[in-house]
Amino acid sequence: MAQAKVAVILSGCGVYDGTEVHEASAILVHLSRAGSEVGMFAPNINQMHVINHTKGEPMEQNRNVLEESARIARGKISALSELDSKKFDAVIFPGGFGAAKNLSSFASDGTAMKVNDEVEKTLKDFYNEKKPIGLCCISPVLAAKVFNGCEVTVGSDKEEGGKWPHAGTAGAIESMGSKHIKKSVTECHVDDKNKIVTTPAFMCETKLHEIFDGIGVMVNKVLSLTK
Ligand SMILES: *[C@@H]1O[C@H](CO)[C@@H](O)[C@H](O)[C@H]1NC(C)=O
Ligand SMILES: CC(=O)N[C@H]1CO[C@H](CO)[C@@H](O)[C@@H]1O
Repeated sequence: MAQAKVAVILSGCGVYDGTEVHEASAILVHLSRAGSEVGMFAPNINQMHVINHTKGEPMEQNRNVLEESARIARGKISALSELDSKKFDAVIFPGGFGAAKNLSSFASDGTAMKVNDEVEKTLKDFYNEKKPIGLCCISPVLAAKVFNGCEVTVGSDKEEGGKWPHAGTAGAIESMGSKHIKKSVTECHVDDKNKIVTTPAFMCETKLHEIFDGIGVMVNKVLSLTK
């Protein structure tokens, strides 16, 4: 397979106000192993808020999504406004609350959520060019909103004794007119028609290596759809 070029879209740095760091790392490791070339991007906007991750409480600070995302990217990152989809074969969105707070307003508006203009344009550009879109954790709500009627997974729609603490998200996806498919954390769902590949990741309370493995299944499926 020719070396695939993949755009990875970040939303800050840290699970409660930005990108989930382990998910971003897992995506990058699996892309690296597959020999992909990666470009990282984030919107140049302020974060909705800054969370002190020791206790999960908001702090009186302003931080910029692009600057925070640059921590994960080790500085090699560009503003999302500069992303030219024609130069890439696929796009992947890790999760973390940043996707629900900065890339969209799902955290505050639920099913009435708005999607950041640059994020919406990015999704539609790749979609219109028939290139695969990978999302994990909470990020599938972006696809559910932008591509009404598509199929995504965030794991289970039932709590199951604490294993799926955010199970209500599945109902929100259905309310927005898309279809939720139940999957385990080590699986992904492939919406073949729309080339959308999703995996639950940290929507599931489980061992880190299972999340890592599920993300690997998603990444490899995205890459196989670039052929
Ligand atoms: C973050 O939270 C911890 C634990 O409550 C606290 O000790 C620390 O001062 C907080 N940091 C800031 C910058 O607010
Ligand atoms: C502070 C700020 O600009 N936050 C934004 C994070 O992103 C969401 C979705 O685009 C906006 O609604 C917030 O205003």
